[in-house]
Amino acid sequence: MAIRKIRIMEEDEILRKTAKPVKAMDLRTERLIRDMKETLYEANGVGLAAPQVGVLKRIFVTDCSEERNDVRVFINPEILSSEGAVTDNEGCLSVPDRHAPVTRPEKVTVKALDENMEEFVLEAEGLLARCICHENDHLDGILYVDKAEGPVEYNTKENGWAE
Ligand code: GNR
Ligand code: NI
Repeated sequence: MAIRKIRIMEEDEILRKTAKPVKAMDLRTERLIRDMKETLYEANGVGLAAPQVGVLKRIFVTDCSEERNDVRVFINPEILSSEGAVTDNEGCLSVPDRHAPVTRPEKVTVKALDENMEEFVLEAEGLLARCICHENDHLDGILYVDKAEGPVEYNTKENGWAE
C-alpha cells in the first residue's frame, strides 16, 4: 500500500479535467483503490476522488463515520435523484486550510459499482450526501469553491476553524 500525493488547486490542472469511466477492474485500479483508502485515512478526510491523487478515473471513496471504519468505494457513480437543499460549510483536501458555505441536496440516491464491479444503489443523507456530491463533482473537474455562496475563508483560530 502507499500514500499518494494529494494534488492542490492552482498547482495541478488535473483537478479541472473530466475523469473517464472505469471499463474493467484490473491490478492497477485495485492498487489505486487500496491507496486511495489509505490516503483518505492518512489525510483525515471524509472523501477522496481519484483526480485528487492524479488519476483521471471515475472513482471515489468515502468514510463519513466517527469511528473511521465505514469506507465505501464508488466506481462510475451516477446521482439518480436528489431532494431538498442544505447550506453548510465545506472544505477540500485540494484546497487546504479553507472553508466556505455550499448548498447541497439533503438526500441523494446514487448508483455506482463497488470494488467487485457490482452495481449498488444507495440513499444517503446528511454529511454522506454532501460528501457524495462533493466527490462526484471532482470527477467532472468541479471544486466546491466554484459553488461557494460566501467568501472562501482561511481557517484561523479567530474564526474557530483552526487550533
Ligand atoms: O475532508 C473533507 N471534508 C468535507 C467536509 C464537508 C464537505 C465535503 C468534504 S470532502 C473533504 C475531502 C475532500 O476534499 N474530498 O474530495
Ligand atoms: Ni474535495
